[in-house]
Amino acid sequence: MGFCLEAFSLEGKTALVTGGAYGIGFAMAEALAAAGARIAFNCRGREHLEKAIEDYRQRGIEAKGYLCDVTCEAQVGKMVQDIEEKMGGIHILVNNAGIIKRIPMHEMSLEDFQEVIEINLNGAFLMSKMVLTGMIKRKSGKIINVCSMMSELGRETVSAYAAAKGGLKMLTRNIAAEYGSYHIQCNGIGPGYIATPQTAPLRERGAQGERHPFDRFIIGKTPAQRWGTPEDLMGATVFLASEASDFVNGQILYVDGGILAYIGRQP
Ligand code: NAP
Ligand code: GCO
Repeated sequence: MGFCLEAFSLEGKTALVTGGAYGIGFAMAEALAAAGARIAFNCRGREHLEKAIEDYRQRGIEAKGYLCDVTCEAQVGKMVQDIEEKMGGIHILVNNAGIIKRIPMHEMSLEDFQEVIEINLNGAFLMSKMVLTGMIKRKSGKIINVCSMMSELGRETVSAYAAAKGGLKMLTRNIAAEYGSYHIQCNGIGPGYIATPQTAPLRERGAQGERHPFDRFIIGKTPAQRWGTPEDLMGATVFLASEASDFVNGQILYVDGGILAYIGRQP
């Protein structure tokens, strides 16, 4: 039968990228559009939404934007129903929406812990649950969960985030296990340290322009000796959204410049 690049085509598919207003989600959506997919995305901020629609348009992408908080079952249900009705169904779901709170665990409030779990883990559950109904009917679908280095590693001040992303890794595997027989694949992408608004505090320069200590630390921990960019995630996104990965299920594809393979450069 042989292999052809058509296996990576997303022509005729609709992709929903949660949190696709900027950062990693925006780049993932751009890649999916470049492969031929129609794009829908959501976020909570009206300003973020309106700017993103314009940013997509400037790249030749007519993305459909929704004000929808992934933790709100009613908003998620309404958005999913609208896309199913107006965009021919949701063939690809990217659970990208997420937040982080960097607080020492013994000082973290239960509310702060719960908010991170709610958005990063419960949000992915709600979105996947609602989208799976259409995928089961069509006996086809792709779910991509945006995991993290913290799906595998811990570090100071990110206990809630690590618990959420560790849970998201296992949710990915369980969706793969439970729905693989419907020809639905669920995989994760585990970005390394990526330069986005979420990590901006970790890269802030000092008064003399000197690098943030964490910035220097990450460069020393990364064989590629640089932070990743959202664009570094584009290829993996199209691969896991396309027929090229139809026999890949329950895997977390780490796009981390080699961090997880490396003890770190001797100081
Ligand atoms: P970001 O720049 O903070 O963007 C997060 C996006 O999610 C924004 O569009 C935000 O828009 C949206 N969002 C947040 N909470 C939401 C909610 N409850 N409902 C709907 N949308 C919501 O983050 P990022 O760096 O691009 O990260 C994106 C994903 O990658 C996250 O899951 C993050 O954990 C993960 N990740 C990031 C890195 C990294 O180094 N940057 C590495 C590994 C994994 P609104 O605020 O308007 O809702
Ligand atoms: C942090 C960072 C990380 C990244 C990412 C790494 O404070 O350690 O924000 O959590 O966001 O998840 O893969």
